Amino acid sequence: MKIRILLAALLLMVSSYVYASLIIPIYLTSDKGEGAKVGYVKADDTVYGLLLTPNLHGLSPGLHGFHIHELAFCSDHGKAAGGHLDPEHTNQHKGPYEGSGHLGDLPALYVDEKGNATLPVLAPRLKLDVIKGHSLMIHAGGDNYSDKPEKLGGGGERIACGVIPYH
Ligand SMILES: [Cu+2]
Repeated sequence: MKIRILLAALLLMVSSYVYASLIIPIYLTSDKGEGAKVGYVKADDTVYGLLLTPNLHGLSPGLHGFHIHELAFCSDHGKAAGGHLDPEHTNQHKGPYEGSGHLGDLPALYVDEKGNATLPVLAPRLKLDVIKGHSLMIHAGGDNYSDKPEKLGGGGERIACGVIPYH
C-alpha cells in the first residue's frame, strides 16, 4: 500500500515536471534597464512543439517580429539580447517552419487594434529546455521569414523583451 502511494506521488512529480509551464515577463525596452511591464508570455511544451501564449497589452496593433534572442539581457533598447538564437551558426533568418535557419525564429506575433496580444503561436522546432536562459523579443515591424529585402525579417527596432527564466 505504502509503495503504491509512493509511486503515485512519484508519478505526479514526474508529470508536473514534464508539463511545467514557463512564465516570461515582458517589458518595454528602454535606454537603461527595462521599461514598463506589458504582461507576460506563457511557454508550454506540446507534442507539436513549443506553444507560446501571450497575455500582453500596450503594444502597437499589427504583426510583430517575434524571436528567441541569444542572450538573457534586454537593456539598451533590447540590443543587449544579441542576435537570434542560432546554435548551429546558420546565420540565416528563415522563420519557424524551415529547418535550416535560426532556431530562435518564431511565428509573428499578432496584436489587435486595442494593443493586446492573446493569440498563441506554435514553434515546431523548439522546446522549453532550449529557450531557458535566453530572451524573448518583440520587434516594431513584422517578419517575412527571410533576410531579403531586409535582414532578420525586417522587424527593425526591438520594442519589448523578456528574459526567459530557468523555472
Ligand atoms: Cu528578433
